[in-house]
Amino acid sequence: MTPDLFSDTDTAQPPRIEALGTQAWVLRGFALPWVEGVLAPLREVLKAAPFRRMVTPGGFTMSVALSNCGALGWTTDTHGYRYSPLDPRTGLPWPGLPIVIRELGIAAASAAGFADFDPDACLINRYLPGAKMSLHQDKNERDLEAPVVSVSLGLPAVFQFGGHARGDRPLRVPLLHGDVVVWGGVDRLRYHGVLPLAQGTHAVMGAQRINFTLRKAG
Ligand code: MD6
Ligand code: FE
Repeated sequence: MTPDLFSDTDTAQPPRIEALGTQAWVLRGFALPWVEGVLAPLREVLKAAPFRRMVTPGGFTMSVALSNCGALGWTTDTHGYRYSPLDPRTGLPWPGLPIVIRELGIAAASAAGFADFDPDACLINRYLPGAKMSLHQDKNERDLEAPVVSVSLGLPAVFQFGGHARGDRPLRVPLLHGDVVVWGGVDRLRYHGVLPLAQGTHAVMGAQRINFTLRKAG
């Protein structure tokens, strides 16, 4: 399943790694060699568990639509945020985590210095133009030092990466198709979000941004 990184010697790029923090990294273009292999299984997952917009505990419908694969899926409703083994829409287990997506996650975590990443949850987010993700911390996982691997596909977005307090001024990080953000350890609880997606059409993904995040949730 390891992609053929060096088949196209005219266009192969050296790794571009940017630090966002002590244990937070952007791996530019890391997912590009995996995209072809990832899209078909992703489509299968979304056939079984289509994107849907969920309601936050505060009663707002999220602008981002989501789905999940893996043993655990992140959900929200008026009762709160949590991980569940079942899709609330069907009462059935979430689709399994495709092997190629798992392998991409493990490879990215390893490239960012996190050995032995063992993801059991993959949250898939779909942004249409105008959709955004307000500043938040990810803290529904059991181990709050294990890394999160976040893969961006499709339209570009501006990712906000802040500090440990909501009021800390966030960095603005452009994320493009194929970029992967990995963070954990001391940076795991930093506030982050996504600014409203600009209009556009991506050659491979169309008029949307898909982001999937792999985690060890349970
Ligand atoms: C997004 N990402 O990029 C939203 N959370 O669409 C997240 O909320 C996120 O990218 C934790 C770790 C990585 C992330
Ligand atoms: Fe998050």
